[in-house]
Amino acid sequence: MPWFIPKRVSYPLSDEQVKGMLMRYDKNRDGKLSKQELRLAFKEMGLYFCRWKAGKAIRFADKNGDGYINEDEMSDLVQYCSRWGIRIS
Ligand SMILES: [Ca+2]
Ligand SMILES: [Ca+2]
Repeated sequence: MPWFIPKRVSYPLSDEQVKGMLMRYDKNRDGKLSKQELRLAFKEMGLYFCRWKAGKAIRFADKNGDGYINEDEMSDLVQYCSRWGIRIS
């Protein structure tokens, strides 16, 4: 990180960074995000209405309809989440 950026500044995350953050919440390590895991991720990212948003995001990104977000579906999920302005602070 360049020296002139203060540590606590918040800035939009790249898709890869969001993906990396989301996959940290894959608590049971099955390589997929369940609704519960996604909800926890959103909550810790400081989003409001995380239960509702997790449900919406999964319905949007879950292409094969198994109720989980796998590696292939992750990019759609990240795209969907980015509209909420996920940032780190
Ligand atoms: Ca999981
Ligand atoms: Ca799926």
